[in-house]
Amino acid sequence: MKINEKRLLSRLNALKGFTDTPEKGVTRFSFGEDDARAREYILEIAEAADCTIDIDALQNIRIGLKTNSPDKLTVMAGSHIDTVRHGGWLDGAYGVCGALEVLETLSENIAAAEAGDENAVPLEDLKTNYEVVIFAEEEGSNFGSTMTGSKFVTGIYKEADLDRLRDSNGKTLRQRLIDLPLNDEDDSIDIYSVDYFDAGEILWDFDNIKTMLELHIEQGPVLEKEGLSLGIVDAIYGMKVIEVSLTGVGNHAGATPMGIRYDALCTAAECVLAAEEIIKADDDATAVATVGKLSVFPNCSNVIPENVTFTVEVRDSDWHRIDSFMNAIIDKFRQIAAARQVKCDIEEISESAPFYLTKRLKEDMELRAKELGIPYKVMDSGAVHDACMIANFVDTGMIFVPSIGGRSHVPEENTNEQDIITGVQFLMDTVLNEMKTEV
Ligand code: HGY
Ligand code: MN
Ligand code: MN
Repeated sequence: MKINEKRLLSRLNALKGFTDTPEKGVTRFSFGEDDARAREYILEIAEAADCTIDIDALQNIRIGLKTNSPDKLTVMAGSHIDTVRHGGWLDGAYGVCGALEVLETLSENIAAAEAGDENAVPLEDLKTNYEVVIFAEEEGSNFGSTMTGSKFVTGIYKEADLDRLRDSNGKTLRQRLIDLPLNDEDDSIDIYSVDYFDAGEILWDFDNIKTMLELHIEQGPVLEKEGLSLGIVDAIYGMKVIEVSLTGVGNHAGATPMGIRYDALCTAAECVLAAEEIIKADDDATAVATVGKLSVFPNCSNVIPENVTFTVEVRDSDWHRIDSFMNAIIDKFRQIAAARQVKCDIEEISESAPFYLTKRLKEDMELRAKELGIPYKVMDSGAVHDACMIANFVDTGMIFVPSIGGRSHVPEENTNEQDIITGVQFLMDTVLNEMKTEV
């Protein structure tokens, strides 16, 4: 079954346009204006293809083939449409557009088979259902917790997390869901579920799902450096995220001698470099640590900072390494703050364990890449993905395509057109193979 390359590229380019920051990359947070426009765009495609649409109270979307039936298992593909601030046009959107392209190609095949076209894959060969899934709040841009939508459908997050997670204005996830714009009468299509949230209601029944596949850009330098076209993901890294709040004594920047300062920002600076040093000191260089978000209070040039709040995330393919690194970092922060007589409060924000994806799928995809003569590599993912949550319950595979310059989460994020097409056609072939056997 051949995908429609032009249609795929036009969808990707259309999604790129739904951004709060057209002057600098793609910024599309879940539950925001541009998220709504992107949802409407995708759901109108689904409706035009005569598909079923299900949106749960966390706003995860599932789009099904019209021939899907409750007595068949489902092969699922998808990703996310939310982005980081000033991010790229492919992170998440590529996997969603790829999964949508597979859906439309399958729909066209079904119509051709029903019309007696002998070139179509016979309907009796398609033993399973097919669904596209779009997870909400994968990036964690609103609430600081990655893979929030998939953590709810897998029961990792429950009702209490609705009131624990807060956005930068202090609004809880529950409040943000309640505040979603009700679907106006003149809306061509309902883009949000308005059911009152009940954590129990959105748990997926994984017994009905045979396979989950996520197509994604690599977001790193490996495939490009080695001149390869595909990555078959082995392990998805785990991660821990903490929020650190350092409180010193605000004071006049001019009238306060250096010897009697309790400067929260100087303390934070020492902590940030200490975190980097702890990770770099380890010669087994798989672990990474990042301080990506920091705020200063009162953030005035002539006031000694009273408070600094920042996040630290540690990632690795081994959970014990993540834990021991994060504990070492926390101990060091407490020492630095005590020596400077600055108060140090630390809160755990989120975590996800590393996961090795399904062996049978990795082997199947390796065989296919070899048969098709596509240069590939089995590799780990330093980025986390919703597939990692679903992999706890269902056979799960991930496919990577190269990132130009190895860059992602920036406006420069890009992948060349041929690689974009190769990845989606490979997803199509892998989905079709999964659909041809019932279990
Ligand atoms: O942070 C990540 O790894 C993913 O892009 N959310
Ligand atoms: Mn992503
Ligand atoms: Mn991302």
